[in-house]
Formats: sequence, C-alpha cells, structure tokens
Amino acid sequence: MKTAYTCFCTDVIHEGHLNIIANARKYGRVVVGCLSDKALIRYNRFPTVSQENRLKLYRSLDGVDEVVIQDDMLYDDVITLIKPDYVIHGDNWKEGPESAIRKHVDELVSAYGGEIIDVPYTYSDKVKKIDLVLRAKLAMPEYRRKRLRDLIKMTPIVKAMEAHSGLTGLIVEKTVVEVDGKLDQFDAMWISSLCDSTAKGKPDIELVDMTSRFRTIDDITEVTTKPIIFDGDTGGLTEHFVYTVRSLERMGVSAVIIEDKKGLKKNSLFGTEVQQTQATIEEFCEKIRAGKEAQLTEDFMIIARIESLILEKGMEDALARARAFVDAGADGIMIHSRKKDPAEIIEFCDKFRAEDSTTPIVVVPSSFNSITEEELADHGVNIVIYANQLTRAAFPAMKKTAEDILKHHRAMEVDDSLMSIKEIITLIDEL
Ligand code: SPV
Ligand code: MG
Repeated sequence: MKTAYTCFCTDVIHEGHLNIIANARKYGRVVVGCLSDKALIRYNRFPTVSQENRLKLYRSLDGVDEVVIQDDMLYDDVITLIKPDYVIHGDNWKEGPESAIRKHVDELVSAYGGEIIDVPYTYSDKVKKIDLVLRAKLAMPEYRRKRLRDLIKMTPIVKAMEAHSGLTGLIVEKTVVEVDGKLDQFDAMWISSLCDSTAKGKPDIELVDMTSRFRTIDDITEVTTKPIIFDGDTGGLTEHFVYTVRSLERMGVSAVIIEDKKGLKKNSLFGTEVQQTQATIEEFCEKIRAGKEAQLTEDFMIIARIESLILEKGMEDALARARAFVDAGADGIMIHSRKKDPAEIIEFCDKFRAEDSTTPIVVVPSSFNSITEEELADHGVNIVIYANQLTRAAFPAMKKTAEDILKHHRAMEVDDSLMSIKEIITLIDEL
C-alpha cells in the first residue's frame, strides 16, 4: 500500500485540513506530521495548543493512520524515515517564502519517484474566522505574558526586535524571511526607552513618563500578538516601580528590564562620557525584591541589567552584581557593553554560566554587532535584543525624503524610493 504524508502545524482542525486528509486517503495510507514547537515558532505563529495536545488532536482524526513528529520545517528527516509516495499540501505553498520548502520537498521525493500533490487551498469565511480568533487569543494578556518564558525553553535564543509604535510592532510581528529554504521571524518585541523617547523627539533620560510609555505599549498590543520586553530604565523609585510591575503585568507584558543606575539616567551608549551613577548592590536588590513581591502572576519576569562594563567598573563587579541580583529574585540578567569587540560580553557570559547554568542571560549587541545569534547562544545567551535598528533605519530615509522634496519643490523625484499608496493601505489588517 502506498503512503501519503502531510504536515500539520495547526491548533484547530477546519474544513481545509479535513479536505487534505480526504485527498490523501485517495492515494493510500495517511501519515500526518505534527510540526514540533521548535520548528513551528520559526515557521508560523506561536501555537495556542501544546505539542502534546496537537499530537492527540491529529491522532483523533478519522482517516489518519499514523501521526509522527516533524522536528524541522524542512522535510529531510521525515522523508528519509517514511519515504512517502505522495506529499500532500495546500497549494498556497506554491507562493511566497514557503515555496522554497515546496521546492526542497520536490527534490527530495523526486529522487526516489515520489510526488507532490497540491490540493487547492480552502478559502472560506469560516477558515478566516478561525484564524482571526486564534490571533486574538494570542494577543490576550494572559496568553501573551507567559510566552517569553515558554520561548526561552523552546528555542536556543529568543530574538527580540525594537518596536515603538503600532506600525513598527506590525513589522516585528509580520516580517518573515526565507534563507536557505528555511523561514525565520522575530520572537518578541523590545520597547526601548531610547526609541520610544526618540519617536517623541525627547532625550532618553526617563523624561517620557510611564503613562506615555504605557500608551506606546497599548498601541503595539492592539495590533500584534508577540511577547513584549519593556525597557523600564532604572525602574524609578522603588515605591513607583511596584506600581509599574502591576501595570505591565495587567497589560500582558512578559518582562521588564531595569538597569542598576540611579539619579539622572542617560543612555548607556554614552558610557563614561556623561555623568551616570550606579546604584549600590543593596539599593538595587531592594528594588528587585519589592518588584518580585508586587508581582501577581508566575509569568512575569523582572530582569536585572548590569551597567558595570558600561561604567568601566570591571568584570568582577559585574559578576558580583549578577550573583546578588539573582539572589534577590531577578528572573534574568542583562549584561551590557558598548565595546565593538564582543570579548567582554563573552567573558561575562562564560564566567556567569560556569556558576549559574539556568538564569536567562540577555544581551543587546548594538555596538558588538559582529557576533551572531548562534555564537551568543553557544556562550549561554538566551535572549538577543536588536534595540534600535528600526528607528535608525527609518530616520535617515525620512530625512532624505524631506530634503529631496524641499530641493525639487515637488514629490515626483522621491516617488521611486517610496512604498506605494496601495501597499501602505494593505499593510494594515482589517478585522
Ligand atoms: C534602549 O534601547 O533604550 C536601551 C539599550 O536601553 S541601549 O540604548 O543600548 O542602552
Ligand atoms: Mg533604554
């Protein structure tokens, strides 16, 4: 008997999947692949149903003979194992980034005389509604908040990108690329104090107040589903920080990162060029403890950011602080550096990991930008934050457009470098 294989990555079975199974049955024994969490988060949106429950769901379907885990979005392993005569898929994978996966599957199965069967994709109001409901569920605070902790367990390194508005949030949410046949996307959003302040034309000195920062979070949460890491600056007064923790939790934010500075905070990338004061270990531990006590859910994370390398206080100071902050209850450590060479970050991570194998490490490679995600993960880093690149990309493009329109006394000359009006209006989803 021949074998027909199809890979599912869905949380809800709808008429489209039943149609795939019905088609597969015409060709032989039906084997369904359940795309693993690890692969799914790179390929599609975050699952609302656990891998174990997806397996159960697929196994319960009439017409399915066997369910296996597909651990990679490329089909190599599963095809070597099963050698299906047919691979069945909705024909939507002929377009866009997924077409690279289809091409690869075609090469794999053609090598032994197998075949791809493209089934017309089921477009219906019901299918569209299911998709919208799943997205809305992912955006709910109680689902969104816990996702950062889940991601840390699921993937070697969580990739967060800066967002400071609904539009930049949408870019982080929706950007998917195909490289070497695999799809990739960001996992989370970083609400940077630098970029949030810059977008408002203000300096990054805790001048933009929390009410305004929360407004930015609201703008972003309204149109996205990915988890949020909030740049909490110094956290302010401990008496204020406890309120901030409660508000962030309520909004569905997954983590706040606070830095061990006090008084007038300036951006870390100024380093020692400006006057900046580091809080004592005792002062900062007190703030962490108060925050952890105020926190109501298990999900939320308070991550302690260490400024010792920025302020040239040395590696030992950074490590002593890391130890103390973890003891005070910090759920993670962010170590920062403004050196171009990643050596001091690597040294910190290696030394910290030698004594603490579990506390998540966060880094922001704005200056030490040559190091790759894989290298960071090899040194024990769990979260990488691209903290300001969208703002730095947009600003020069807008400035040049403004200058060119002034020079030419009309807008025709800039038109070729602009997104079309049609594209901009279709960028935004309608309910
Ligand atoms: C931010 O993005 O606001 C940060 C990171 O705090 S840095 O600008 O490098 O200090
Ligand atoms: Mg900041």
